[in-house]
Amino acid sequence: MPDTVIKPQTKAKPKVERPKLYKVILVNDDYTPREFVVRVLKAEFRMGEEQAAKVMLTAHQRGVCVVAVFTRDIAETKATRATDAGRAKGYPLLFTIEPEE
Ligand code: TYC
Repeated sequence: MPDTVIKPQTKAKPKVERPKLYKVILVNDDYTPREFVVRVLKAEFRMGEEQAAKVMLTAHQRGVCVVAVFTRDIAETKATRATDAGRAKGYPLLFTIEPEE
């Protein structure tokens, strides 16, 4: 054999991918009662009264507020459940999700 090809000994680089995270966003509207928004935030996102009231007020004043960050499945499930809780009462309450940068 004339030439022996020597394979470079490269070190295996374990690739640990971090799951992409998604923000759950609360969207303001003119109809859903403030107390109801707070109740949904407490029930679905396990927030205390004070933090829930703060998030509700921020959405009320600025149009939107980031509620929390989760992996995609959990963000989708929670946004859907929270939106459905409003729909069940006839409110246009909306939670959306958005990928984190
Ligand atoms: N703007 C609503 C009101 O004045 C309250 C509200 C706050 C609704 C935040 C939705 O995401 C929301 N009754």
